Amino acid sequence: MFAYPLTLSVILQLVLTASAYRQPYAYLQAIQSFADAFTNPSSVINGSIASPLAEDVVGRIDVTTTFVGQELNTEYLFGLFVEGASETSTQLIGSPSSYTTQSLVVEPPNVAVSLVNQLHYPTINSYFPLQIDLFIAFDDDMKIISYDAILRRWSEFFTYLTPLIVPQIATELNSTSTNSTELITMKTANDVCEMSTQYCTGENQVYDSNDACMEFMTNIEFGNPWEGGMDNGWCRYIHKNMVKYRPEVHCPHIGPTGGDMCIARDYVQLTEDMPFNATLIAYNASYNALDIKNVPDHNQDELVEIATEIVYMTTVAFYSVSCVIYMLLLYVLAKVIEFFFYRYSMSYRTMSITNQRNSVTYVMDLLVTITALALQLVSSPVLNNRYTFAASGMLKVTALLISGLYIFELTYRISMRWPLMTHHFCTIFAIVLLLSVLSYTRHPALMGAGEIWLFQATTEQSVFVGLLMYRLDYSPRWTRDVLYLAAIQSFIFKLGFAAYLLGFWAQHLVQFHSSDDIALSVLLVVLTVLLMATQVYGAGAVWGLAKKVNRFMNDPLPSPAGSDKSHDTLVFEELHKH
Ligand SMILES: *[C@@H]1O[C@H](CO)[C@@H](O)[C@H](O)[C@H]1NC(C)=O
Ligand SMILES: *[C@@H]1O[C@H](CO)[C@@H](O)[C@H](O)[C@H]1NC(C)=O
Ligand SMILES: *[C@@H]1O[C@H](CO)[C@@H](O)[C@H](O)[C@H]1NC(C)=O
Ligand SMILES: *[C@@H]1O[C@H](CO)[C@@H](O)[C@H](O)[C@H]1NC(C)=O
Ligand SMILES: CC(=O)N[C@H]1CO[C@H](CO)[C@@H](O)[C@@H]1O
Repeated sequence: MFAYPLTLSVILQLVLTASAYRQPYAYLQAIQSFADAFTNPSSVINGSIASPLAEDVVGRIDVTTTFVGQELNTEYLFGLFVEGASETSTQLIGSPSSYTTQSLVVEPPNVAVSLVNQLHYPTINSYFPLQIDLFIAFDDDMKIISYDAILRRWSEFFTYLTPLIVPQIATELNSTSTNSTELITMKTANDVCEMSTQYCTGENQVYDSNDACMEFMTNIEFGNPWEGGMDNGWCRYIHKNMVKYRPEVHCPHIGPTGGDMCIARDYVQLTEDMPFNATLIAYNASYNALDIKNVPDHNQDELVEIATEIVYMTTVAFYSVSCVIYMLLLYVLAKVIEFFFYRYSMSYRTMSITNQRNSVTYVMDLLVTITALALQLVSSPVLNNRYTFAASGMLKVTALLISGLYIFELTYRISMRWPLMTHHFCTIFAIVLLLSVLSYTRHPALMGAGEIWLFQATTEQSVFVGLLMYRLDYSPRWTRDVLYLAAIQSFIFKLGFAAYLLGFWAQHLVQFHSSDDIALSVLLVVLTVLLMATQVYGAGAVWGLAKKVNRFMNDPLPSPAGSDKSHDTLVFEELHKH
């Protein structure tokens, strides 16, 4: 029987992990890790943090070009900056040092993000901001599978930067020139040829000599800032930092031919080309193109609408698998308890079907409320504003456990007195109310209110134990004591939690006190009062039952809960609880 909460949680887990995409929050974290790695690239290069890029990533940077595969992308996204930072001379490309997120949209598995990076230029002791806009697609392992990056205002950045760095560059080059074009060309030639002479040797040699390199590099145009992927000095300058990693791949890029990187490019082709393996369009009718082969366009649009629907707690056309499975489990649980009672309890076999069903529900109440109470206790930090994803989930599960149990009870029991029915209706209504308001207002304190309210339903196990003992003819003395105790305990707890709820509402739900949002407050107070009334009645009934057992005990004639059962039954009808 204790396997039951376990089964439920296993099934819930299966349902949860079966979903293809992660929660949006996982993408926020992945973006943060990526941005952190970008501002601390050496940790990716030396392998101390795993690359955020997938094996077959395809990346494109508007001012340069498209890069295919993890190794190449790692070199350009991280290696370029590690090498730049290790140089002692002024670099045209600064080192990312910190970032702020300016815009962010998550639509799993895609993210659009705009980061403002502070690029460090240590030789002039300055930081300049550069905004980078990225469209990113993640794969199932939360690795970047496609990214399309735009260096916003790069031309403007470069134009702004140039006059600030050229004086320092002139000093480093021992040049007396003040002509920026000349100085930048000199600088580019100097740095590229240094790398080429040092690393592009043997089979990888691309220039006849350092002089030949300088000759070529000082005569080729530097190019415009946005031409980082074209046949010019700027493109070769960008690629110089990678030469050290894989000379065989990168030397051609800085050589006279430009390899497959620094070449003439066609604007129209560049603009129309879509080099990515994974789509960057988040809204899609299906994960698999084959599945939608025969679906007309219009219906594909409808499928997108279905796939992107946000499910609220009040959405009607929504099938809650966990809820349905839970209702089935309640049914199975009832059958299992019936089986064991029938097998092992003489009293059960001889009692009326009404009382049999009542007894079964006491056991179910006991099991479910213990589970619910445990979940609530674990999530109790929400009462102190310590909200967590897990706590919110546990509270919703608790609400489901209790609501489902009550509905099952309403249908399973042969008859129910109105106080108990009122109690169940009010409790379910309160849960529905709080969850609906929570889903529309996202006021987190509603979680706390729900937690306190649910305690009223999950701290009356002693009552179920007492009633069960009574019903199953357990020792009269013990039965009486447990019933007395249950009456007092449940009364105190319910009163306590009702007072706590009102206090909590007064303190934390101020926004619902005003005339606009007053509905919740009115309903909350009405429901609390109604529930209190049924609960006072319930505690009174349990107390009365205890007194009755006491009377039987002191009166030798009719034996305690045995012979006078049909009479007890009437009393019990009122009793069940509350
Ligand atoms: C890798 O680089 C990071 C950041 O610079 C550094 O903190 C870490 O110690 C390095 N790890 C190794 C193994 O070199
Ligand atoms: C500039 O001059 C200094 C010393 O005069 C020398 O060490 C350095 O190598 C020169 N730099 C270049 C790029 O010629
Ligand atoms: C700077 O040098 C370039 C190339 O040598 C030349 O075309 C340009 O006119 C010069 N600019 C100024 C302001 O002297
Ligand atoms: C939808 O997904 C399929 C399969 O991944 C892909 O082939 C197709 O291009 C996507 N559609 C859009 C509009 O991105
Ligand atoms: C796995 C896969 O489809 N990889 C392809 C990704 O895109 C690049 C370039 O567009 C191809 O070269 C890969 O084969």
